[in-house]
Order: sequence, then C-alpha cells, then structure tokens
Amino acid sequence: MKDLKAKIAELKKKFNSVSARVKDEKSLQEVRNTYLSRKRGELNLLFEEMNALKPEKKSQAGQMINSLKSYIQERLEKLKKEIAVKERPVRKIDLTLPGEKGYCGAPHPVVLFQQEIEEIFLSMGFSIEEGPEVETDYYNFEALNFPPHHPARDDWDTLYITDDLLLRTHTSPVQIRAMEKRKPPIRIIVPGRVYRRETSDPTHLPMFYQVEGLVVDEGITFANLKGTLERFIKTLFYEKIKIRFRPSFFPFTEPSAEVDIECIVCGGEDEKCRICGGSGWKEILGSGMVDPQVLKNVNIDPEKYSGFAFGLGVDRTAMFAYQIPDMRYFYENDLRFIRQFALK
Ligand code: 2NM
Repeated sequence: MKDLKAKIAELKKKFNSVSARVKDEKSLQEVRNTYLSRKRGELNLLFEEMNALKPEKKSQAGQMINSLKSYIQERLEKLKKEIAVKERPVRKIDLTLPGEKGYCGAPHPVVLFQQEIEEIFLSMGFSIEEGPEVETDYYNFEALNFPPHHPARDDWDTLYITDDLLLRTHTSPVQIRAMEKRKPPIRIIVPGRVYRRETSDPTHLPMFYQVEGLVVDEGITFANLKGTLERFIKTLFYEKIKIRFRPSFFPFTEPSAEVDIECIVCGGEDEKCRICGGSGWKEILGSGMVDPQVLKNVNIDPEKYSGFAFGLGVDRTAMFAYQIPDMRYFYENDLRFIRQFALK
C-alpha cells in the first residue's frame, strides 16, 4: 500500500512534467494515451495493482487513483482548449499595403451634353416630355404626314417588329401624343433614343440620341422659331457664333429650314478642314413651322393656332462640340474615354 501511494505521487509528478511540454493536438493525444488508454494506460495499471490489494485497503487506494484520474482529465481538458485557441486560423492582414481601389464609373458624355441642352430649354420655359421607343406606324409616320409607301420614308427606315410596330426614327411621336393630350399653349422638348437603318461608321450609328422641341400657340411665327433657336445656339456655344438658316424639306413642317453654325474648329479659314469639309459651316438643327395637316391630325385648329418644331442629334452635336473624330467612341464604354467629360 505504501508502495502504491508512492507510485501515485510519482506518476502525478511525471504527468505534470510531461503535460507541461504539450504544445499541439498530436502531443496531447500521446499524453492522453500514455495515461488514460483503456488497455495499457498508466492509470489502468494502477487500478490492476489496486485489485491485488486486500479489500480493506482497496477503497482508500481507489479514491487516490480516481482523484489522480480526475486531475489528469481536467488538466488534459484545459490543455485541449488552450491548443484549440492557439491553432485557430487567424486572418493575416498587412496593414502597410495600400488599399484596393474600387471600381468607379463616370457620367456618360452624351447624357451630360443632353442635360446641358435640357437646362437651356428649361430656362426658356420649356418642359421635358418622354415616350416609348417602340412606336406604331401611325405615331412615327402617318400622323407626321408621311403617306404609306411615300419615298420620304426611305430616309427614316428602321427595324420593324411587326407591320405596324417599329423602333421610332425620331422623338416626334411623343410630340404628337402631347398635342393629342392637351390644348395649346404647348412648349416642350423631347429627349430620347431613336433608331435608323444605318451601318455604323465614324459619323453614323443605328441608335443615337435626339432632342426635339415643339411650340404651339396662337400667333407663333417663323420669327419665334428663329429667335428661340438663335438664343439656344448662342447659349450652348458662344454669344458671337455665326448662324444661318437654309431652306429645306420635311414632310411634317412647312416651311422647313436647316440651321448651320460656323465651324468652331477652323472658322472657315481652312479649305481642307476635316470637321466642316472646308465650307466653314456645320449643320446642327432641322426645323420648321408645323404643317397645318399635322395640327389637323391631332384636332388642333390650324386657323387658330400655329407652331414651330425642331430637332437635333445629341451625339452628333457633342461630337462637334468636343471634336471627337469617331461617334462610335461613345458606345465602346472605354472608361479612359468616358471619364474625360465629367466636370468636377
Ligand atoms: C425635326 C425637324 C423639323 C418636328 C416636327 C414635329 C411635330 F411633331 F410637331 F410635327 N416634331 N418634331 C421636327 C421638325 C423635327 O428634326 C430634325
């Protein structure tokens, strides 16, 4: 019995020194096997020795061995927790590295230019109207005085969805709807995407942006058209810019005029100018007095009311204003290009 007591004390001492060196799961398992294994564990050997003792000594020995066993179990449990904490994966961050840059886009130049145009007309008392990009033949053509199969339609060819539904070739259908909906005075601009049958090249796109405008009231004359467009052009470009009106033809206006401005690149001084072709002029607007037939189509009395209308291509005009050599750059979404137009 004295012998067993000494053995227990010695085993505890040995366990303490061995367990102090445990540093990972593997060495912990080894120590657990050495002491607690059901077959050859040190404690089991002690229990076997205890069984050989006389019954009156047994219970005291049992208590001592069991108390060592609890001591070892608790100690191993504690070590297990400490190792788990130590081995938990830690995210390693190098705080000295520069941060990652986030993706950042920019407002599109065509949108910015459209907004500039809108601001000018808003300041003149116009309001902004929008409408569908898929239109009926009636709103895109018939109401605007294009008879069916008329050759004038060739210049406004587009993608047809059915015989009657098509991608609008101008934003004029929105103006027809506005005139149907309410009585004059009407003073609106209509920005939006329009579509034409075109092959893309530096100066043509099958989809582009337009701003059209419409004024209808009693006593509206060509002088109002001229004054409004001159004010608009001088504000968009510069006060001293030269402007000229040239007779033209549109099915929906009579008379019609195209508006040219002086070439802002060469001012007419360069015979080989790539922007104006040496003419010194650049066409930027189509316009005219709304044809009385168009007013009749929307039940506005042309004897009482008259109006003027105009349209310009936003992409085309932005291209001229910024001297961009190829209109397709607008739709390549190259941020190095797009970012250059945002004003800070
Ligand atoms: C243009 C040129 C001239 C125009 C006419 C109308 C309407 F609906 F009143 F008849 N809207 N837009 C018009 C007139 C558009 O764009 C080059």
